[in-house]
Amino acid sequence: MKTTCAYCGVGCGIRLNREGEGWQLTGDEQHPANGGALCVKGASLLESLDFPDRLLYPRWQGKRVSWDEALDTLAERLTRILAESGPDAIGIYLSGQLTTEDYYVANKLMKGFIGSAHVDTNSRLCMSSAVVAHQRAFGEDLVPACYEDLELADLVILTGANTAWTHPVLFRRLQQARVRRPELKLVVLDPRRTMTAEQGDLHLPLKPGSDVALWNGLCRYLLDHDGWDKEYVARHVSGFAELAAELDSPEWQLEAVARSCDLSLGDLLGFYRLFARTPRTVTLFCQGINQSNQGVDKANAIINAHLLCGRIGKPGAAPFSMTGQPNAMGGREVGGLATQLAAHMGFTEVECDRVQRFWQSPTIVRGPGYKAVELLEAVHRGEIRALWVLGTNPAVSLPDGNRVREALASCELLVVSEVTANTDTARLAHLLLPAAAWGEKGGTVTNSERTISRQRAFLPMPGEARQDWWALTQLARRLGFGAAFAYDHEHAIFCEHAALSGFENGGERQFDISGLAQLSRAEFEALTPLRWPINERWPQGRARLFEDGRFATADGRARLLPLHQQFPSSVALTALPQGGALSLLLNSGRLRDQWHTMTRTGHVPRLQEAEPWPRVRMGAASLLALGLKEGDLVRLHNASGEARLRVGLDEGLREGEAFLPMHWTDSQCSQGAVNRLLPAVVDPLSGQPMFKQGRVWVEPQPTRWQGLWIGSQPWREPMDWWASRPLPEGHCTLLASWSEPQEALWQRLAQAGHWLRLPLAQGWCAVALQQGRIVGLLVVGEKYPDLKTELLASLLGTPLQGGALSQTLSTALLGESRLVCSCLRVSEQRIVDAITRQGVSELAGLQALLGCGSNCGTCLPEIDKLLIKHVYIASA
Ligand SMILES: Nc1nc2c(c(=O)[nH]1)N[C@H]1C(S)=C(S)[C@@H](COP(=O)(O)OP(=O)(O)OC[C@H]3O[C@@H](n4cnc5c(=O)[nH]c(N)nc54)[C@H](O)[C@@H]3O)O[C@H]1N2
Ligand SMILES: Nc1nc2c(c(=O)[nH]1)N[C@H]1C(S)=C(S)[C@@H](COP(=O)(O)OP(=O)(O)OC[C@H]3O[C@@H](n4cnc5c(=O)[nH]c(N)nc54)[C@H](O)[C@@H]3O)O[C@H]1N2
Ligand code: SF4
Ligand SMILES: [Mo]
Repeated sequence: MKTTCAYCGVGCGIRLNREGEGWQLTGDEQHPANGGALCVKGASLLESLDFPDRLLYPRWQGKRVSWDEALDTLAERLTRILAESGPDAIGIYLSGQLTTEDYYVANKLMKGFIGSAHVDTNSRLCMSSAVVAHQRAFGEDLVPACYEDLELADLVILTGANTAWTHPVLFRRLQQARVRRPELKLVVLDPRRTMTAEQGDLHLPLKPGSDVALWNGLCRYLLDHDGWDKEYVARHVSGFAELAAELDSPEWQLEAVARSCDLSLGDLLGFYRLFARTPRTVTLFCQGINQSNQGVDKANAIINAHLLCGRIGKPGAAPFSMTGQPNAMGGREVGGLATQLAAHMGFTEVECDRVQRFWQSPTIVRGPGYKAVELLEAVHRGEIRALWVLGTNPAVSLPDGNRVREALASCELLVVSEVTANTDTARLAHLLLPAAAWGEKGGTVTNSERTISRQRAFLPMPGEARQDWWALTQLARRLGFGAAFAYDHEHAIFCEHAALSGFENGGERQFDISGLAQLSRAEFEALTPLRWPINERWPQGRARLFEDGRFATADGRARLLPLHQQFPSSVALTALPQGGALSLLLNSGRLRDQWHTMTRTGHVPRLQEAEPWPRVRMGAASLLALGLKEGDLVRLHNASGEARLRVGLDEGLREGEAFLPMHWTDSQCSQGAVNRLLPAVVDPLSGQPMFKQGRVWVEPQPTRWQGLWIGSQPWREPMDWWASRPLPEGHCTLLASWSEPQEALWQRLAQAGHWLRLPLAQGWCAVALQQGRIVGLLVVGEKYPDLKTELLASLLGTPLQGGALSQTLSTALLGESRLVCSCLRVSEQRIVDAITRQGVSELAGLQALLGCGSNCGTCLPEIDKLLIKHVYIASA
């Protein structure tokens, strides 16, 4: 059985084989995206399916109800709101993690039947800047290239992308191509020296937000040094005169650009020269470009440079926007964004009429609806009275988190379709609907390179969980639209979607998969991955677009755009330290082993080990200025909100900057959600939030004590600060208090249950007992104890024996080692031991002995660093 990974936009193929009662999961060697490779997240998908708090039944106001009751109530409430306030009082918020079929049904129901344009998706936070840039430059939202182009290129530029962590299998493909062809150079443009940047031939740590300047400077350089393709521009591109006029400004001369980007002249010139002389160039971009105050302009600035050199539509040459989620692209196809109608059509009269005729719908929306941030604002105002959220966790992932939480909490009718009941958004819902998860539902998804792949169910739907399209269809029937929503299987939905893409499409819309509209059910079940377009002209799909130099604009020419550099005010602002606080620029993004709001990965112990606790990273000078050591608690705050986390050193950060992962929520940490600190600044054209350039005050958070709980049950007593994670044997929680003295804590515990207190060299340990067995250990001191967690956890459930307990405690207090290779679970200590004690001095030896770095390879640079430190530096 074959399916597609549930996580990132690489869209890796997965093979499942029955093994006794269970399943064995491997990469699908025949899938064009991954050729059999998987990263640690994909490889641990089966483990992830054991969701804690799995939502199994519909719940209305917290009580279990039947689907019939749930849907009747929903239909009745919506009917009343429709009668009182009209369709614009209803909104729906979708996700790039739904299948294309879920997405299609939601879009059709809202835009053609309920008649509300307020359909948006979390892709607004993710891809919308790239979408608008594509529309501006190419006339349609089209990704020109395919993954193979990265391997065929002689220069790959990764900008605003930590691809080694976020699209690991694609990065691995690139690295393997570099081994085969050392002439393939990698340049990374990122303010942070990320794991991706570490592996580049050149890293330009540009000033945050300065991308337009950098690419305009490049275009200026190309014009001055005869580095552009005059013939291509003359035949296939418009807007040259306007661009050239803009580039005449002295702002775009090399020295001025180096100053704007805060880069050395030599580095910048080196990059420009390399670009100028390398026809086969691919520029891959992601959220450092899109999530910005001028994300659309940044993407167009990149596209400008490619158009100027005719580096598009050719093997190994293209600008390439990477999609984040497994089906971000599918959502763009169906019209999941409030700014599109359906199947790559907009809101002209002809298009609206065409879609309405195809759907045979009673109504059709005539213009765009609210974009995500606006949508939640409208909820806050009470203008949108009912909101249905499917497959996303906006309380955590939207900017201005406190305000979003307020909006959701005040919404008259909040419906949430979820896999787990315990997300920050789900906890606020009136109606919770149980969704089938990956592995239980089927359908199609489209990856970054336009490949449509099947997701297939191989597990039964547990409890009363159902596919999202099914829930939407059942509501549609209750609202009186049964005939248009008579689907019995995703196959019927897919074929209708495919037919719409080809409906009255005389070639003006490149998104055309009408070649799949007549698939039989059996053919749909057997569908193999194909890149769109798929139609009469391209029955087997198409690897590259624009090969003939024709674009989707009215005159067939791609557009160059004159662009201006606009720094966000947060970057321009330099505030002096105030009291003990420092003003830092706040960047946010992803960790290697976690997925978004951690609902899918937070409960898998092996995905926790590389970064077990919420940490904000800063440079060494900031730590010194604040008088902090790694692991101390800090408070971050600004006008939007506050957060308290441990602090970590990141030598890859530019001074004055901090990085906080987007993953932490109220489910893992009392005060760790980054979006409470990021205001809702959006790109004016795409509405995509600027998640990468916030500004915060940072100061030490003094504590009276800090502690670590390891228990069979989660920690439940109220506490000033906590952060929690699962262990294979139970739970592990960091605790801290600034208000309660240690002795008061002990008194509180001793009153509440059966505890034994043991003195330690630094602090004390409280042992929780139940019927003579250890059910928990709380180690308390002035600072967090560095403990071997696994060892202490091994005591859980054992009978109390004084000698064994104190011996285990003293060994555990010798400290824990960080996990370097998540796939094979190899810690730093084991690698260092192998090098220093067993004399292993090269990677191959470590791979043979420990296995580390032999699966997905993401940890290879870290292993290299350990080798350098312990073999070369130590022996020098
Ligand atoms: N492990 C993991 N992988 C994932 C995901 C996940 O949650 N976890 N999510 C998936 C999704 S939905 C997405 S959208 C992708 C995101 O994938 P990426 O975009 O690769 O990841 P991010 O960590 O969000 O940020 C990318 C980089 O942008 C840089 N940056 C910040 N400001 C600027 C700037 O002004 N200019 C430039 N040039 N760069 C800047 C940041 O320093 C950061 O290193 O990842 C996908 N893959
Ligand atoms: N500060 C900051 N914020 C960011 C970003 C950033 O870089 N920095 N990145 C932004 C980006 S690019 C993205 S994509 C978003 C992601 O943000 P979200 O979409 O909010 O994050 P997820 O955790 O993926 O939420 C998906 C939810 O859907 C549920 N789910 C999974 N499968 C299904 C299904 O089949 N049906 C239903 N109904 N539910 C399902 C999961 O349990 C989970 O709760 O975050 C954005 N927010
Ligand atoms: S690279 Fe992305 S699609 Fe591939 S296995 Fe990893 S998470 Fe899944
Ligand atoms: Mo994303």
